Amino acid sequence: MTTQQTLVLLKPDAVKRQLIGQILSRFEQKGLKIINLRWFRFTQELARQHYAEHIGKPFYSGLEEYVMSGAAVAVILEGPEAVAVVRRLIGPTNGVEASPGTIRGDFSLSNQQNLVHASDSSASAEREIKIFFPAV
Ligand code: FUP
Repeated sequence: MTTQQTLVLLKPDAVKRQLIGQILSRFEQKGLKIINLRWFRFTQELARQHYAEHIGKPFYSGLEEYVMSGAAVAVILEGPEAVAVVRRLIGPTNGVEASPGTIRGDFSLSNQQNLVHASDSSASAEREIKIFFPAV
């Protein structure tokens, strides 16, 4: 078991729906540690940096508009195999398909407004942590 850090974003729908506490509780209950946490707001530049791989896809402009629509929270979580553990806790992208018991499965019915982002590999985690926590 390798101890890893991963980046989680609580996106504007999570903040607007007052689900920050419930979502963070899931990670804490699992035993993951919150290493760092901060409010932020996506600018167009930040969205393009974070979602670089999606620029040009049909859903990109809607995604950008959604993530820029309000305040968000960036979190670094740490624990054994944290990248994969967190991806399993959040569930697949589309809330309609996500299983009950996952965050998206319990709280989202959308393929876009799916509450959370989590790094999909340790390389992504390293890249994304640097974007949202440049001083760490
Ligand atoms: P995930 O890793 O599960 O967050 O999903 P992706 O990296 O594939 O997609 C990033 C974000 O793009 C999703 F959280 C929501 C948005 N998206 C859409 O709006 N429509 C799509 O068809 C796919 C993704």
